[in-house]
Amino acid sequence: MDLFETVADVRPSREAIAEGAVLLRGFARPFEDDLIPALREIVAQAPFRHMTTPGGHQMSVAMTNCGGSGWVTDRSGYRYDGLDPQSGKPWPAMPPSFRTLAEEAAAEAGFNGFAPDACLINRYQPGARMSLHQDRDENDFGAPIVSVSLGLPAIFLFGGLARSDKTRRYRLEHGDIVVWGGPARLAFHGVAPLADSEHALMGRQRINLTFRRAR
Ligand code: MD3
Ligand code: FE
Repeated sequence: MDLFETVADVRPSREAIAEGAVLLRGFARPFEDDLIPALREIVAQAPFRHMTTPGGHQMSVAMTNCGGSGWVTDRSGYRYDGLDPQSGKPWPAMPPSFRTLAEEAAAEAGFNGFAPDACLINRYQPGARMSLHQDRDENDFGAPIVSVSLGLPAIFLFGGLARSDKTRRYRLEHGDIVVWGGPARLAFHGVAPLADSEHALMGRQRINLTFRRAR
C-alpha cells in the first residue's frame, strides 16, 4: 500500500458470502452525496411508517418505497403495490442515482442487465430488528436483490434455504452493498437489534435500500 494512503483506505473490496452472494464493502460511498438528498425527498413524499404484519404485529423497522412498485404489508398479507396505501398516490419515482448504483453493483457481482422496479427503504432506529425470513413476494427469483446499507452498522444474519439452518453473522457498515442472487436468493436472513450510536452523516439510525425486480 502507498505510504500516503494509509490513513483512510476507502477502496471498495469484494467478498463472496455464499454462492450467488457478493459483499461489496464501501461500494456506495462515492454515491452518498447523491443518495442522501434523494432519500430526503422520497421521505418527504412518502414518510416512513411502521407497517402491520398479517399476524397483527407492528414492525419495529419503519418502511417506505420508491419506484413503480412498493412492498407493503397489512392484515390482509404481503404484496407489491404501485400505490402508497397511506396517500393513495404512486410511490415516488426511483431517483437516477439509486438506479445507477443498483445496476452497477449488480453488474460488479455478475448480474448484467438488472432492472429494478422497486426499492424498499428500511429505517432502523436503536432496538429495531428484522426476524429471520425469506424474500418470496417477487415475481422472478432469477433477478438478484441488491441491498445498500447507510448509517449505523448492523449485524446481518445469513442462513440457508431452511429456517433451521445455522446462520452466519456479518457486520454491514455505511456504504456496504450486498448482491443476493442465484442459490442465495431464497436464503433465510435477518438483522439483529440495532445498537445505539451516532453516525456522522446519518445520525442515530440505519437505512437499508433493497432494490428488487418485483413485477
Ligand atoms: C438475502 N432487509 O428488506 S438487507 C428486507 O438490512 C431485508 O434491512 C434487511 O431483509 C435489512 O427484506 C437485509 C440484505 C438482504 C436483502 C434481501 C435478501 C439479504 C437477502 C434476499 C435474499 C437473501
Ligand atoms: Fe429480506
